[in-house]
Formats: sequence, structure tokens, C-alpha cells
Amino acid sequence: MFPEGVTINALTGEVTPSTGEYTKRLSEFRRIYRDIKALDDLISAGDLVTYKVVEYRAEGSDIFFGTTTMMPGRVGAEYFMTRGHYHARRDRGEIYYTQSGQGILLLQTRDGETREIDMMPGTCAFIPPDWAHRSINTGETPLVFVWCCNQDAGHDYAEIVTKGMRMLVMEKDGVSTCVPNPNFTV
Ligand code: M6P
Ligand code: ZN
Repeated sequence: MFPEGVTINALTGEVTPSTGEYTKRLSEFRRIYRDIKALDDLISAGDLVTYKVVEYRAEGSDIFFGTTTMMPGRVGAEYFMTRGHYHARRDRGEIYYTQSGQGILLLQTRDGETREIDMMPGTCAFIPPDWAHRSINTGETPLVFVWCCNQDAGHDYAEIVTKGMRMLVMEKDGVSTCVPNPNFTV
């Protein structure tokens, strides 16, 4: 392993050099958004990419990092968001350092604590071990953030997909508002 300077474009999320990437489209979010009709209408109109994740991973390293670039938009009153996850390893945290755009990072524990952190350029959010996290683009431009965590952290999506998150971020009169999720199941 050797040290390396990696260039990150704060407006596009481009990582140079990068070792992998993927995109997520609206059709992959049928169990995530509440407004099924709005989601189906959007998918029929053209199945948009809502976010892209690019990574830099050195084989054998303990940590890795990358960017997530989230497009602006909404499904009904809900802004475009990530799936949201706990880490498979409960002793692994993460950081999210916002480069451009604006958003909200929703966090929760298994025993009912919730937090919201405003994502804006310059904010580095500390995500402690075993806090589920979901990012939401509440702005009108792409939300770009750098993340860094352990390579062995892993993703545990099942809990959030089946139960949802305790809080939702909805657009109301042009403003983003955090509200309790009426469908959250303990
Ligand atoms: C961040 C990191 C990634 C994660 C991505 C998208 O970039 O935490 O590990 O995959 O967000 O979030 P999700 O996987 O919940 O859709
Ligand atoms: Zn994570």
C-alpha cells in the first residue's frame, strides 16, 4: 500500500482516481417513499438516477472513502433520499463531510433516539457506531458529500426498509420540515 492524493470535485462528486461506483434510480425505491402514485408517475416519465456513490478503496486498508452525489427532487412531498442503513458491524461509525448543496442527515438508534444534522458546505457530521443514517437533499442543487468509514463496516438495510425511519423530511409551503413517521413500526 502506498499513500496517494485523491482529487474530489466538490460540485460533481467526481473522485480521481476512483476504484468503483454505482447509481440508484427511483424504481429501486418502491418500499422507501410514501407516495406510491407520485413514485410510479415519476418512474413512467423516465426512471431518474437520484444518487451516485463513488469510492476510493485501497486493498488491505482498514478505512476507505468516497463521495455521494444526490440529485435535487421530490417524490410527492418527500425529497430524494438514500435508502438509509445501520452498519452490519455495530461498532463502526462514519463521517459525512458536506462539499456542496444542502440537506438533512437523519439519524436514529435502535432504542428510539433520533437526531437531525443540517448538511451544508463545511459541516462534517459524526455518525457514531450503531446509529442508522439517511441523507436527504432538501435543496435545489446537487448535494455532494464525502464519507469515510471502515471497509468492514458493511450495510444493514433490512431494518430501515421494513420499519422505515422514525422521522420523515417533508416539503411544506416550500420549506423542509422534519415530522414523525406515522407508519414507523417498532
Ligand atoms: C454514503 C455511504 C455509503 C452509502 C451511501 C448511500 O455514501 O454511507 O456507504 O452506501 O451513502 O446510502 P445508502 O446505502 O443508505 O443508500
Ligand atoms: Zn453508513
